[in-house]
Amino acid sequence: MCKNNTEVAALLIPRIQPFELEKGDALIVVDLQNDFLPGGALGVADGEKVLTVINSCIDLFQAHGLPVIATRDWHPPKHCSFQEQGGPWPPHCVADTHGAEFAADLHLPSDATIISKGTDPKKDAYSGFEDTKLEAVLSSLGVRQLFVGGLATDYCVLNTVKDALENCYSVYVLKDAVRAVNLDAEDGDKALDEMRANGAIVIATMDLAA
Ligand code: VGL
Ligand code: ZN
Repeated sequence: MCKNNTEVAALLIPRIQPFELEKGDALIVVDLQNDFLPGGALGVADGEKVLTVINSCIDLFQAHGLPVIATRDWHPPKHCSFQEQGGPWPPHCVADTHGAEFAADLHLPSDATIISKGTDPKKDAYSGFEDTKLEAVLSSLGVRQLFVGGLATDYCVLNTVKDALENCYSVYVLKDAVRAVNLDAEDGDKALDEMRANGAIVIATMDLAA
């Protein structure tokens, strides 16, 4: 358990815009996979619009020698989250299929760390921290502050951010680098509010100093 992240967020306010990236910062790219893009099995409206934004973040982190981590939804063929198994979603991101591949237009560096989640047939995992090596990877890299973008705001971004805050990371959500499923039209906005209430700071990528 972490100390009150809202307090932590208040302490971080001196780090005002533009944000100068520094050692201990890392970029987390959440689930930028074909199935979450328009035309995919679980396509997020305007999901493709985050690609250029995230690509420029990747370039920025690379230029500063800072780590880039990409999570991916990586389900077995009969995953419990699929409707045919009684779950809420159409089949999506089945491991080693086209739908599970990262978007072709996503420019992941060759040394990016890839974190697969949702691999247990009996268990869903929206958070990149759930049953993965993400926490171990971040601590071994000395990461303290996470900048997060990707899909979808109201599921995997939300849950990854909440777990990161629980694990005592400072978290900056890149609001122009996320899009929501919005089963209810307000879900994305509610998710951003929930992340803020938990101590995340919501910024725009243009707030990052070049
Ligand atoms: C996600 C629904 C189902 C996500 C994953 O990446 O946000 N959403 N599986
Ligand atoms: Zn999934």
